[in-house]
Amino acid sequence: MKKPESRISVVLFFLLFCLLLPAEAIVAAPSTAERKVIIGFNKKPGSAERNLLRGHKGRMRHAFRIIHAFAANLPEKEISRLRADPRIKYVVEDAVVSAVEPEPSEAEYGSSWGVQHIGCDRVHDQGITGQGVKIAVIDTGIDYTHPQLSANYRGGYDFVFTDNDPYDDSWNSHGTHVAGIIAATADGTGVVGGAPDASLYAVKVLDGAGSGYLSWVVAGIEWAVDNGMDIANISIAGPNSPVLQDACAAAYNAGLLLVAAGGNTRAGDVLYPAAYDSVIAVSASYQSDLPAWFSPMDAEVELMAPGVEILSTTADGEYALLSGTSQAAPHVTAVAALLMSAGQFDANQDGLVNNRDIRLRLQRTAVDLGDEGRDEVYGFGLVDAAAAIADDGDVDGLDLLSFARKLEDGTNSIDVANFAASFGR
Ligand SMILES: [Ca+2]
Ligand SMILES: [Ca+2]
Ligand SMILES: [Ca+2]
Ligand SMILES: [Ca+2]
Repeated sequence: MKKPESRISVVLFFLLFCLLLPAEAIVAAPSTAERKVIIGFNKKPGSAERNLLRGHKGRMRHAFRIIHAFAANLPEKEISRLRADPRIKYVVEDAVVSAVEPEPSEAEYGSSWGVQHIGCDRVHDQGITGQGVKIAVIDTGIDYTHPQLSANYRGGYDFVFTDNDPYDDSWNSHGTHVAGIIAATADGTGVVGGAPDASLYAVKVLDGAGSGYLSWVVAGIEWAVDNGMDIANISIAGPNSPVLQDACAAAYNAGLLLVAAGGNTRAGDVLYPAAYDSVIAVSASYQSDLPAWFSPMDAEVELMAPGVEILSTTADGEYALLSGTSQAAPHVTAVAALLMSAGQFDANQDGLVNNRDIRLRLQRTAVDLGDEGRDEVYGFGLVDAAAAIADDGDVDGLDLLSFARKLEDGTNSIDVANFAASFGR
């Protein structure tokens, strides 16, 4: 499996360095063949040492600068002879090393700061990883060959080229980046998604330039419903349209949870589809929890999530930092997937267990920031995976006073009547 190049070279260098330390290392001598060795000298080697190597029929491969050593090919029988020379500190085998596969660790979560910041790592520690949850990434497609995504990729459709291959051909790997935030595998390398065992479906509705027709987006939402998706992540923003509004409402009523980027409107309005009541509008924050400079400021903001300098997957097995509400929405999508995989319950007490319950749990467990209660910057607040998982539906145990404050300005899009019913139970 391919790893980030920089990481491999760091690991290789470290191992190589360790191998050089024991001067006693013995090179086995089963044959007369040439061996790859590293020859250490007692002082900085120069032309005399190069001549010494040549005298032993050695062939230079690399003269190191940070250590007094050559990497060279040397006939087997010359190794012990060379070792006898007083200028030689050691001759060790240039062993083949491989990148260490680290355990899922701080390093992986450290790369994915957003996932860690909202407590997904603590949820993963409980064995809750989004397994079995179907997520449609309605976007530019997914580079499903990326080693961090291939295991979780389950298929999809391309509405741009109308075929079954929704490969991401976009210039900035938009959909591939979103997919990694949701479900890059927790394998100790690269990055890790918020729901690292969720099932990814690529629904390509944007072309390589990141643009698409409204009809493609609507067809993508329809595909998500028809194919039994649990969540649709829509990191797409555009103008209001009754067509899109109707499609989102129908999908939401069919049980699909819709999570969308609020739009990078720089303190402007939330765009569509995020602004519809049927869709969760997500705004973006820095690691400091301050709102990103490009975030919207609007009563339609529903949740805040990390969205600045997010490292995630891009084409050809690579990674890149991207910022935007497009990066914030998939954090919320991932947390919703964690809730779905952990087992659902009737949070709003309407007798049904569905997408509305997940939405309410995301809202009432979000960390209230900025002005008290729901506000135009943070919505209900910063999404909190650990708190959302801890919400087990025990109304008595919930901080309902706090949530009532979040509802104060009356712009919430949840069913207040049902909430009041549960409050008065
Ligand atoms: Ca990983
Ligand atoms: Ca909305
Ligand atoms: Ca319910
Ligand atoms: Ca607030």
